[in-house]
Amino acid sequence: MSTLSSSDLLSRREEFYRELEPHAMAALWTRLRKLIPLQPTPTGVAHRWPYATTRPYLMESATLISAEEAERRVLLMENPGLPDTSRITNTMYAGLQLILPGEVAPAHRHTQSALRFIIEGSGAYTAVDGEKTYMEPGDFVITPAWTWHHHGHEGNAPMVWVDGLDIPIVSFFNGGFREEFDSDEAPVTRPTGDALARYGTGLLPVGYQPSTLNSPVFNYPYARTRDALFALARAGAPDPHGGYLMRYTNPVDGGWAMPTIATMIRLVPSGFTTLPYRSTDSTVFICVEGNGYIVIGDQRLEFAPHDIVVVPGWSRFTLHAIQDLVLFSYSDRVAQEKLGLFREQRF
Ligand code: 1HN
Repeated sequence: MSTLSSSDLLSRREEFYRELEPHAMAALWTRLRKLIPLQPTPTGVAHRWPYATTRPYLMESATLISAEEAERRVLLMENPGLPDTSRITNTMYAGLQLILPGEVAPAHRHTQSALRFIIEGSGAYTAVDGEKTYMEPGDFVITPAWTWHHHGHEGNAPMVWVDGLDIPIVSFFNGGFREEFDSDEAPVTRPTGDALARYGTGLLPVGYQPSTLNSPVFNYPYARTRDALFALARAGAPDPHGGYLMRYTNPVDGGWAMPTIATMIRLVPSGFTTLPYRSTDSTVFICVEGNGYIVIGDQRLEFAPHDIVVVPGWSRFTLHAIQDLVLFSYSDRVAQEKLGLFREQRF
């Protein structure tokens, strides 16, 4: 190899690395361990956004700006470990959106996929790709990539939901496009309930050819989801690591409901504690009803209705239900599965 003395060798190495820089090169062996870690290094931190804290700010925001002027009146949740990124996890965005009676959030479309998980209120709708759906607390609603969508509110009290988007994923691929519709409302071409009737009852129209990577069902009403969860709980024992854990599926192929965002809901019955579990997907939890807490490492975070909690990937956690605890969750698990990256571990 070299004829240099060991101290000359070390200083020549340092010089060599500096010489490479202007040529847009670097020595892999100085970076290998960081580039290829033994296991995932957590990105972001565990954090809780209590609804008791977020709600007053959200309501005050309505005194400062209209939904129309804001385009979307949203307070986003930024992971304290990922400052200035607008990310709740490395790959996911989360915001709390408020719409008041009579307001319209104008029609647009973008290549980012969105989900809505309804927190409070009644009488607001979202119109997606020509169909309006009225939203109720606990409903899970999909806005597929590149579909025209606007929101309106025909009720008489503030309406709040969580927006979950795959913004960081689209940004990683530099695949972001956006278009504004030329009026506030995009045309509604199908009756309300059409998608649920066609695709959401265990039947499918014969000859149906999917034209999207998303489930053709775009509102999964909580009334039905809740019935399923509690029927499951009456019929048998919970999964030791998950509770009564269900995933939202695309009825066409049984896969996840969305191509980039995996969505699940679970009931952890009163008094039950799950065994430790971890998976490579950083996860956003929304407490739908009940009370309890999550223990992540040595950290304990409470769950009260409408609280949002983020858990970094590959962190062990246990769930503890004080009163029947219903948790909605979303993550990039579906994207990781497609790329062969998803791993989980049960302890
Ligand atoms: C968006 O289109 C909505 O349609 C909500 O309600 C939040 C955050 C970033 C980009 C687009 C909506 C969004 C968004």
